[in-house]
Amino acid sequence: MSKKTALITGIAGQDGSYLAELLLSKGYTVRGTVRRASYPHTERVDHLLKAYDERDPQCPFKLMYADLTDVSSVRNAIEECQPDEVYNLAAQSHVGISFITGESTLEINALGPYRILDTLRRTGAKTRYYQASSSEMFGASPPPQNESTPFLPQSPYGVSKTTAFYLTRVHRVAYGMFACNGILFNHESPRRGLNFVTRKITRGIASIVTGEMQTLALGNLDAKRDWGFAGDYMEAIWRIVQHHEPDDFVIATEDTHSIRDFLKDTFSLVDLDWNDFVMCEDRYKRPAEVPALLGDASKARRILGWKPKTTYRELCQMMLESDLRAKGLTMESARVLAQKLRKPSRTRAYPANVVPMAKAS
Ligand code: NAP
Ligand code: F7E
Repeated sequence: MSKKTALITGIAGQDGSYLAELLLSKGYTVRGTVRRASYPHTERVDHLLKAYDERDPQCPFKLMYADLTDVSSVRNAIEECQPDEVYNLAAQSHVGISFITGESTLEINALGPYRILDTLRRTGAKTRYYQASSSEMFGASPPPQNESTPFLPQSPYGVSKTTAFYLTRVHRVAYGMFACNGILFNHESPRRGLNFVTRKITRGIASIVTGEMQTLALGNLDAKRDWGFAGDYMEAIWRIVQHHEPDDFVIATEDTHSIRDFLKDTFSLVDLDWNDFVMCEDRYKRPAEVPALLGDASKARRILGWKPKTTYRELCQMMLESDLRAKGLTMESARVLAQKLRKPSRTRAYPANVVPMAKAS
């Protein structure tokens, strides 16, 4: 078993929670950063907090406060735990919101990694650094996208991640640091944030089935994404960091689907037609869109021996089942409830700013 210490920034996010579980299972001592919030958001790691006694100085799992906008907190975290590996997952990770909070998105996502890299460089320790880079950097570059595809970011988020990607590379090239990038395509799970489209849809279906919601409002349904399972992707990033030399890798399933496909494939699991429930609202559309993402992960397959285990259809099922379970339902009982909602043809009165999907597309 490993005696390594890993520091995970953004440990209470979707990826941080899966990565913490993976590293603990490999015998790591795991330290994770959370930032101060008016109410602590630790739901995704509460099971780990319960399993380990944080008061024990040797405890393999501990949280600490750090904010990527606060360099002293970044330094403290690194000095305190002296990590062998740093996984920088902390970010303002919502692309749509980055059009509104562009400045703080750049501050956190671009300057934040710089603060960590600079601190590691100054310590002179042989710490390995992982940067959570993103397929959003490819932006308008047509698919399939691999490590040689030009970056054409379409949002402040995409620009922030592209900056961090190059800062990571610069620290590798200029200072010989073990600094690597994983260019991860969209990855989802039952722990996905509620305002990302897949989770918004699966949670929406669960609320529609129970009668808590009548319609689901979305934006652009034409965009295509290469969606994988977050748990599988954490195995990939661990392998990137264990590789004998620092490098950059695309991590993807090599399969792509539109939002429309995701709607069809999840609503149909409870025998509903998504067209009866989904509305298109301009407020969920972005000023610029990334039209199509489809990764070519052949380098990761060849060099790291990594490939995803979970298929797109398994992911749809896993996410919907989990959101139904949270409401005390199984897929079977949801189908029974959904029967009452099935109407062959219905005419609804729509508010003026809302367009039914059939007309909007
Ligand atoms: P997530 O669920 O949004 O988690 C991000 C975490 O970062 C949250 O715990 C958040 O804390 C924390 N954070 C935000 N601002 C911070 C700050 N100023 N200082 C310290 N922590 C801060 O995102 P994720 O899906 O797990 O993604 C993990 C990383 O991979 C992110 O960098 C994301 O941009 C990148 N990425 C994600 C995907 C994907 O499809 N999921 C694909 C490619 C790359 P709060 O809860 O306090 O906000
Ligand atoms: O949007 C469209 C939206 O917000 C996917 C982040 O993890 O992956 C993620 O970014 C698509 C876009 O993810 C709604 O316009 C339609 O085309 O789920 P999303 P994203 O923007 O692809 C990348 C790789 C990251 O790095 C990011 O951190 O769905 N869409 N209607 C909608 N999206 C949202 N959120 N909400 C809607 O109502």
